[in-house]
Amino acid sequence: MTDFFTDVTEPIRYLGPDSDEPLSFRWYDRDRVVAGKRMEDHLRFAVAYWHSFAWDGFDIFGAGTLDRPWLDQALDPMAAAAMKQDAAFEFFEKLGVPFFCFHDADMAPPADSFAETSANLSTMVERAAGLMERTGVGLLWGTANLFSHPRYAAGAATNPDPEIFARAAAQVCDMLEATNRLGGANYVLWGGREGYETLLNTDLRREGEQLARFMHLVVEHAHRIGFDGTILIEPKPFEPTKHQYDYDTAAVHAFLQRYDLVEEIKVNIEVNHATLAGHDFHHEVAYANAAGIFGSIDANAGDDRLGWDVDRFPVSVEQMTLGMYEILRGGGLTTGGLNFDAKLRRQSMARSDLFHAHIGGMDTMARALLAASALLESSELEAIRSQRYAGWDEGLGLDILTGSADLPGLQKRALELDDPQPVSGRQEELENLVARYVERVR
Ligand code: XUL
Ligand code: CO
Repeated sequence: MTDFFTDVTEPIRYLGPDSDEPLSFRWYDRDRVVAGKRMEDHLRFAVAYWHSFAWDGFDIFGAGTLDRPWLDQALDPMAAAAMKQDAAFEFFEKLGVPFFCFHDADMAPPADSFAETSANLSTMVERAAGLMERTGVGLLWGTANLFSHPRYAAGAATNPDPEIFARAAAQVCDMLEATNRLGGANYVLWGGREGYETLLNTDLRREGEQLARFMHLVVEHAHRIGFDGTILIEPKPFEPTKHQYDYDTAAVHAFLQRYDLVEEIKVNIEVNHATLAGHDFHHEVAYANAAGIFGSIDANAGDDRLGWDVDRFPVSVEQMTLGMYEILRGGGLTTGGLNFDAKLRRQSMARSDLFHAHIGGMDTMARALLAASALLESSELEAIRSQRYAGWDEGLGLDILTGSADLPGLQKRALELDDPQPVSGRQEELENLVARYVERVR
């Protein structure tokens, strides 16, 4: 093992809720069995290569601040990529996560020609395969960066220039094959700049059709190469564009239905993106489950006062419990996982800050899992919910749903009925119920 993280000499251990050791887990106990499954298998944590290893802390107001020797511009790009990969795997192993996620451009340096970029990627992917084999760390998902290079300023699949579409397709072809080579459990498409800045120069009909064509090409190729993971779209309402086409789960679902893709693609829901879309994380998971397209999670958090994608590490057990509850209610994560698409604050310059951030995020999610699973196992919430809709399971409700009652028939039945009385929705009582489970988790 390399020694980029000398402050952490041992793998991070679970020491229990009373531990005062900052470099320990207080809630994430990977072998603990929760509702019949090990915690590690429930949560399927992944570290995001881009924020943690490919970002030096630069923002639009200033240069990089983070201590990341592998990002030194003076290094040969392939040597730097190898160093970055070693640092990343040292981190994955010491933290004890089962998965990571990456964009092509995070792992291999883009070169002047596409052929060279492509060759760099395959060299680095083969190298990663060796490290994965040695450490047992798997790939949760791969994705292509179709938003950083200036050629994608007007989008990739939705670009007005078909040559740019072709270049994006080439990049996804490489990255889909790389993901398959590394046994990736999913392939993610985040529509980085698939949207518009102004409607004055945008043909919405064409751009929708281009995007759908792109998705079909990806699905076809995934089948061709025998990729058995899940293809996921990651909704986001805006940023970087003024309006992103994959606005939220509902918009993605409508798009998938409209273009005959609903059997092929699911969603990767990001907590901070849900907030930006004006939704709760809870809502996005519930919507995806109701539509049958739930796939995976980018676990992070926004900031209540900031209206952009700040990608903090998750800290709110309450917020995450509601999302976890919905995930468990839908049957849990299958090919999906919890990817920390989250970054350090710019002043968290030390390499060890990466450990503190991930430990906090993992403990928050583990605690949320415990609360959510106890709540689900008790059936308290589900019993109230099913009682609320009980009328639809028999008699009048069933007649309406099965179509055996027409409008005049319902009029006749309504005349025979006493005036129906509204009942309490019990919202505050239910909120207290959830609070009880969050408080009592052990
Ligand atoms: C951007 C974002 C991306 C995707 C992968 O907001 O979330 O990092 O997760 O491209
Ligand atoms: Co994301």
